Amino acid sequence: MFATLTKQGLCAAALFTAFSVHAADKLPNVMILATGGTIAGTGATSTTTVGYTAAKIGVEKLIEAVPEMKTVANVKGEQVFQIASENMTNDHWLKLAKRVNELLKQSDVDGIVITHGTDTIEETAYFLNLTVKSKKPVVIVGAMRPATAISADGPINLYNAVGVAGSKDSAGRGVLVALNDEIQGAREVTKSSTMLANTFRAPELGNLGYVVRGKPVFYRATARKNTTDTEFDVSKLDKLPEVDIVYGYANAKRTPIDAFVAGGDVGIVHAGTGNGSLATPVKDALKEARGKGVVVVRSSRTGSGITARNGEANDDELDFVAADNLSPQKARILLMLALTKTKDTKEIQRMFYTY
Ligand code: DAS
Repeated sequence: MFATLTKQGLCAAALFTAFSVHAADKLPNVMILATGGTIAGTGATSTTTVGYTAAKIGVEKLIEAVPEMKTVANVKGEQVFQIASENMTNDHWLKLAKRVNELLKQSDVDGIVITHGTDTIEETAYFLNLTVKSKKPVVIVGAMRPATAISADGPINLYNAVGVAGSKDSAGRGVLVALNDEIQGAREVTKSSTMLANTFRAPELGNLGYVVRGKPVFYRATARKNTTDTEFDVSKLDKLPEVDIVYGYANAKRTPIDAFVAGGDVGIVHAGTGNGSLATPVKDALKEARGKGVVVVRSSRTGSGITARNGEANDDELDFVAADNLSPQKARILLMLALTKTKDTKEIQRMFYTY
């Protein structure tokens, strides 16, 4: 009797192993590239949700904390950086984009998840949206509570992001940002709250879909060209053009613009009040900057809507570029990449209407 049971048990075990190996064969292969942030953060106590330290926990520990991931994908981890994302730089972006493109060329990589600090997720996402040269899913994920906190959101966000990155339905949609059960597009997503778990929004335009039971459900698609459909290639670049942002407000001075020009900037984005309005001293300074060859982009500090060409300023006469509906921080990214191709403002305006 026992022998029979044992034989049956052994057969069952062998079957299960075969099944699980077979099941693993059927699961997508997802690479997790870790860069730091709150998702890897630790606090002094389980109730420390502010005043914790970001970028402390390594990628292997992040994966170990979510064994359920293995039911939706075969995952491997790689620690690319370990930083709080306010410290993200152009050099980090170039290194990350090159590593993502290298991995996505591999036939045994079906998708990539990037764990990242929430402060600049939207910028890294948009930079990769313009420079990744694959239709395979790239999903960026973060957390608003450190890993040590009660109800930390990192583990479920990571589980969901792996599910989205492993899904064929996520392919060809540009770079995605997945937190708090929502899927946002890289172009429109922005961090809208300093502290709430639902901080990532796409003002006026909304999310692309949701994550349910670890699977993506899409309702919209981005209307703008991205990834393999862009003209930008960073594979041979070691440096990006210097472009900075100047903030508009009542009583704004020309000082920062003059400082950026003196510092060698080749592009300046102005985050204007309203529809990208320019206070007179600021307009004078930007006009002089343009005269020295600096490319100027007018955007808006409002957070949504279109900064219309020839609206609050005569862009034709000033030879400025209008940012369309890109936020200042994203207009900076597109202007940097545009300047790797051309200094022709008509060409650059075309790019702002395309990406
Ligand atoms: N400092 C923030 C960052 O690394 C923490 C976070 O991830 O929210 O972006």
